[in-house]
Amino acid sequence: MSAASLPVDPNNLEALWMPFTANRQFKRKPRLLSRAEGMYYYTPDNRQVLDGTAGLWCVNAGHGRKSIVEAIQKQAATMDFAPGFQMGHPLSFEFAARLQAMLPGDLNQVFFTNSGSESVDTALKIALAYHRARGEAQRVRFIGRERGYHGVGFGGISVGGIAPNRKQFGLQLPYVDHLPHTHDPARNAYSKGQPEHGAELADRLEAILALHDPSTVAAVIVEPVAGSTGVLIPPKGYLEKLRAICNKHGILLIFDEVITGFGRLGTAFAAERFAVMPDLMTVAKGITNAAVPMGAVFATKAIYDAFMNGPENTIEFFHGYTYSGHPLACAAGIATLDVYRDEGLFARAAELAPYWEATMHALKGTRHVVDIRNLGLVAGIELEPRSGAPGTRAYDVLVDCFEAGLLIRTTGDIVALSPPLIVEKPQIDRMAEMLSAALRRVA
Ligand code: PXG
Repeated sequence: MSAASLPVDPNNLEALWMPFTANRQFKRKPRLLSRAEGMYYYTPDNRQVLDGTAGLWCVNAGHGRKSIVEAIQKQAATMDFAPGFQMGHPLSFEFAARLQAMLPGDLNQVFFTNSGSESVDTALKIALAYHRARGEAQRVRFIGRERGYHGVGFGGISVGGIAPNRKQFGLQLPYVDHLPHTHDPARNAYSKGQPEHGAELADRLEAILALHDPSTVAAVIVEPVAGSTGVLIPPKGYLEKLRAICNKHGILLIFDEVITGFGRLGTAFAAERFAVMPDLMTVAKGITNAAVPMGAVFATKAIYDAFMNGPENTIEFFHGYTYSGHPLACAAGIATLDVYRDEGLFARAAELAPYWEATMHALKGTRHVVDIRNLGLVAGIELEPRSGAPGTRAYDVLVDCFEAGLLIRTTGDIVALSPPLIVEKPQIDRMAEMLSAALRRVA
């Protein structure tokens, strides 16, 4: 018998090397999801699991949306793939134009990628090449932030500030420095929405710039709301200060909106929610409701124009992916934007946000809880770590919730909730009840 025809045991989980997973622990006691619809996942034995995290912060319109499924099916049957280098296909232009029409501030141009990590590395390269095109090739430094998550490419882990994501590899981009993170539970615990204290942390940017000479800095990159690290909401006035300092020194400001983009905070983008406009924005996840992988970088016209120089037959930006603007992703993306628009899902998130805030903050006083933070349809619930065993309590809560029928996400000892924007109030209640019950059960 050839290897290809050997019978495969569907219960053999060994071949797959799982991402960001404790492989051995997982494979001893797997948690599998095999079907999804609306607000719910279903396990292979047909147990219903309420989706408290929109998958991984990405299924903003809920699961299995018919119009998105049909758009993908139709496109797959019409044209599976077309090269995007020196060629094009109509849907990629159409999707870019649709996105352009919803971009805030001076953002105007759309560059397609396939993930948030690719978007970040693309944005960093745009920043370097932009300065070089304008005769400022010495601007090669980046400033990120402690606890920032910008994906897993070498650029992303370098400007990122999540220690385990960096220290396993040793090697990173040179010329990177980091702002302090903004988590300050002593002053801001249980803040509803934006915390009062901490705008002055943005002033540290001036000090960092002085160390390096601001004329050598290409860009500052931050998540407007830090998601992966456990939901850190920017203090009032903080992002405004970053913007002003970048302006003063001719430094580009990049907002990584991979999580905050597409309605999570009750506006299309966090830039609108905070009324602070970046020069470059990275997105992914909700751009296609996660039905087909895709990401994008949005750039101002000024940045794009700086590249549109030299003889017309020269390639202006030596960068791109085989799958940039993949037809299936574009079809899914256009259908996704239609759903967001037709169902007013961003406004819906804004309308639900006060109820969400009240329900989440009512968990104050529940066993193990030491802080609760929220904005839009995001909440972070921080637990007291077990002494000598950080992260284990939240992991046990995750397992308990999953068994009880709720999907949550945890980082360290922080529980993150970010439901699809179609969530109903009774489902919000249910999430809080199930989480609370798990917290009371778990030691
Ligand atoms: N930037 C930000 C702000 C992100 O949140 C990425 C970049 C990378 O995107 P890709 O598509 O390359 O994964 C992300 C991804 C979590 C979690 O549990 C968050 C992400 C991914 C997986 C898990 O918080 N964010």
